[in-house]
Amino acid sequence: MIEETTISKAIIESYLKDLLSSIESDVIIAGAGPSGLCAGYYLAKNGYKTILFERALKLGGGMPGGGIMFNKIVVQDEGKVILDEFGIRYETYQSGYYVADSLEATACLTDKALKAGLKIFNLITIEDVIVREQCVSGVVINWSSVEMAKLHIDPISFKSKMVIDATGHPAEIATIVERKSSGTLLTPSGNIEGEKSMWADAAERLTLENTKEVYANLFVCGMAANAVFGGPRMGPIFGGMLLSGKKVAEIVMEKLRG
Ligand code: 48H
Repeated sequence: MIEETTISKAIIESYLKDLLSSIESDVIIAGAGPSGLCAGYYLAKNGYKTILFERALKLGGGMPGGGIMFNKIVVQDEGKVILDEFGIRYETYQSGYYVADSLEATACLTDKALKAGLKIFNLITIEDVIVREQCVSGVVINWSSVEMAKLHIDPISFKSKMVIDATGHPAEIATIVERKSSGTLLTPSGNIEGEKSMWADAAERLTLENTKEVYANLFVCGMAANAVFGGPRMGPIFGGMLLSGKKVAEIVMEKLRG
């Protein structure tokens, strides 16, 4: 006979065990879009304890929506290596342009990242950071439902050695740091430069250049990198997002190794 309260206890105990063991980690990632999932995969695969908080119910950020809800994404030559790594199938549209199913891409990224050991908590919003001696050293979280209902309920905190802002266009974590300590970001102006208009070719290159540390122990990747360092947008081409996730993992690991 199936007992309802046993189902409840299994869920509560298992979730709380995961949450408690995530209180301190090597890296916290904000956002489960393509760049955040990719970063989480490479960090976890290399043995770093990595936790990802995602505001939404679903994973993948802007990826499953493809271009204007046509659930396809385009990847260029440089990005193909990541599609292969994750087992994402693609067709050649014409030389240099490869088309993949955006749902398969999201599912493969998620599957591989989870199985590599990335711990993902969805429905949780990062609303602040912990800063000690001008270094980011963790995040402050709350249920996304609390944020949506605009309830006044205090958050809780998680510590990590490094934090990655993979929140896409709004660059939410860097924006929080800018708001609370204006002029101190590692950008030319000391503040967020702001995303520029569509220019796919330049944007794909600049996304990688802009993937870096933006404040001590806070790194940006994906669209957040372009928003913070003033790069353009690129539309539904995703090679830059995936390569940026890989690059941020590499530079974070380099810093963790000292
Ligand atoms: C927890 C949060 C918070 C928060 C946001 O937008 P994303 O898909 O991000 P990227 O950079 O990996 O990919 C960008 C790509 O999807 C895109 O938009 C492109 C290529 N646009 C080109 C163009 O021209 O428009 O994912 C970010 C994720 C989302 O799932 C958010 O829900 C989540 O981050 N998020 N999670 N705490 N404070 N803020």
